[in-house]
Amino acid sequence: MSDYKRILVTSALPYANGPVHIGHLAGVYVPADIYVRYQRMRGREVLFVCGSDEHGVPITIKARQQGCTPQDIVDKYHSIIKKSFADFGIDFDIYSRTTSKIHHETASEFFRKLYDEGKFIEKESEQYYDEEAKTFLADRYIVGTCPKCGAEGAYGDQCEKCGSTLSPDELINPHSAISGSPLVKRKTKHWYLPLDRDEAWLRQWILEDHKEWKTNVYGQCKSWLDGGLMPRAVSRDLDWGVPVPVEGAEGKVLYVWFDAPIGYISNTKELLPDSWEQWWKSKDTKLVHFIGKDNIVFHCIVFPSMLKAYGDFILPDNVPANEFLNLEGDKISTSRNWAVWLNEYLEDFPGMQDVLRYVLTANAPETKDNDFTWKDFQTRNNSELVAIYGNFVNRAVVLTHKYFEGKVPANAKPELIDAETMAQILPIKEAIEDYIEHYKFREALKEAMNLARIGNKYISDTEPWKVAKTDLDRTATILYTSLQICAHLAIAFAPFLPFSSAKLEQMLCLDCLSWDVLGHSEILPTGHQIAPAQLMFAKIEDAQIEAQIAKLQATKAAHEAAAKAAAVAAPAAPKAECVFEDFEKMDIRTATVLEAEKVPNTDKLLHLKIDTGLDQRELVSGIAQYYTPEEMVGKQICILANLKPRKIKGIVSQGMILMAQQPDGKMRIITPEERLMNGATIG
Ligand code: B3M
Ligand code: ZN
Repeated sequence: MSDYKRILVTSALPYANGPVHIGHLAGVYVPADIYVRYQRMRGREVLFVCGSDEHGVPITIKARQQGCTPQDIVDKYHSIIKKSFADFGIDFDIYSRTTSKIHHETASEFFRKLYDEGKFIEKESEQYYDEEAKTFLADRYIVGTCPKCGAEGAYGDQCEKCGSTLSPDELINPHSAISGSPLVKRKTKHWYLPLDRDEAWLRQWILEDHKEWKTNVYGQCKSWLDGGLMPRAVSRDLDWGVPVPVEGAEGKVLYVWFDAPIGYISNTKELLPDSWEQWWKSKDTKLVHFIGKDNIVFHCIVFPSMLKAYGDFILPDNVPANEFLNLEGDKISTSRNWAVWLNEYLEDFPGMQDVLRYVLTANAPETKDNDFTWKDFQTRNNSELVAIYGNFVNRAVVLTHKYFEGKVPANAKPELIDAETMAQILPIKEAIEDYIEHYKFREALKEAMNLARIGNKYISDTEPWKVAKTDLDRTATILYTSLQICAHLAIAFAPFLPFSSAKLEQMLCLDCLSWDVLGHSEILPTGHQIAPAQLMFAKIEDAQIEAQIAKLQATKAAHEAAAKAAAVAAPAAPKAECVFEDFEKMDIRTATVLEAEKVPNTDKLLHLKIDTGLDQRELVSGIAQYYTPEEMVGKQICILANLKPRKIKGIVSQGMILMAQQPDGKMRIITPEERLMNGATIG
């Protein structure tokens, strides 16, 4: 780790608008935690900082949907998320939140300093406004028909149905999601970070000085930089967030992506009010941001230019972003509930945190998107953790109790210790180190598992349970060697599977071991008493996996049904604006049905004779599926009387009955609340 004295590790602040799922864990929190645990075991000074990201439009939308305040939403999810992380052993030094007072102060001060020093551009622009709700509309609050796939209810920034990125202008019939009213544009002032001015140093810093960054990260940065940077607005018209601390900025807050990364700083400050600057401003601190791929631009370009504009902050040494994890072949989606939620996982697999940590690391989307399947989860548990690691440890510990009263036996025949076996440990240690330092956690874990394989093979090949019948000294040597390997496994796996390592240390009666003893031939001295065997990993039965798959299938079915119902229940998109004169042209009146009969050879049409107060006339109406002729006779209805007559099925239809029609086609006639004279005008 070259010249650094301390390492500051941050992991993306999850949005507090839902619980965390396996995708979050695999992409960000497990790798960050492995890295931190490893560095701590090496005796390095590390700080691991995280917290909830509690601002932004999605939280306000959720609050509106649930009829509560944004604060209620973030309070609820902050505690659920915090608990999930603790349950899975994600060992933060602090997990705080961006609604904290210290964060509001820190973010506000950050903005104010940049503002005072003229680091922002002030610009007026036209933004969509909802005149009924009297509010500017974030793109998420604008809905309409997707121009790409035709789905209703697409958002102004994205269609959830087909995944297209959109802008509000592209939507067909765009309207406000809050009031349903059509959009108007209004002028509003915002502050912009002129990223274009930072292009030169960013190019040098990333493209030249950090060629070692992961190719997915480097590649994304390069394409942003090659495309040319533009000034980015750092404020929004919204009433949830950190208020813009400038006169005349009422009703405006800092853009969530401006305040959230400052959260890393505020949380450090909260934990270490007196020494936080050492972590953020000292050149011998190595700063590493663990994030998902959708956050790359903010951590590699926007936040660094904020830090640089402020002055005296260090910049990240690395930003090891992961790609995405899919679930059973489909993109994980909170809105479709297509996810394995951590809180639910623990209800179904209590105490099995490490199994998930193992599978997610073995399958981590480090270089490309990857798929989580329950079948693979079962296989990795049963044929790797149980059959190799657990099986080996169990045999070594049980046999030690059987033949040597649970005491590490003497290495009676040192010449018989399998030197070749022990010699494999040191290169494994070095490989794990190298991989972790380079953020290759899958490979590092593979090496740890190789060590378990070596142990398992050793005990299978040497068969101490057979040897014991004839040569107890030789048995002693085999178990002595096996127990040393067990101790090595406790250490090597500790960054990855902390709960299992703790269990194994308990079994071996060892206190937290430091990384440096890895590769020593004797960790457990002869005569050292060990505890009885405990089960390290339990087999996962087919029925448990089938239950999980069935649960997902039920989710899919429920979502599809809900989507169908929503499509039916959603009102049709609003029509374009009209003027009063348009309306005035229409002669709408009350009338009464005198006679009614089906139009021969049709399913849908009724032929009616009506009294309009002015005259008696005939018309044809497509209501036969909803009303029988008998039901219609005598009914008072409303008609558009001056519609140009049309010939339908040979009958001249003079006018049109006003009907209310649902999107599913169901129709009802519009009728006055009480019977009126025929010919009463409507308007
Ligand atoms: N809340 C976005 C996300 O979860 C976000 C990260 C903020 S890190 C400063 O994708
Ligand atoms: Zn679409």
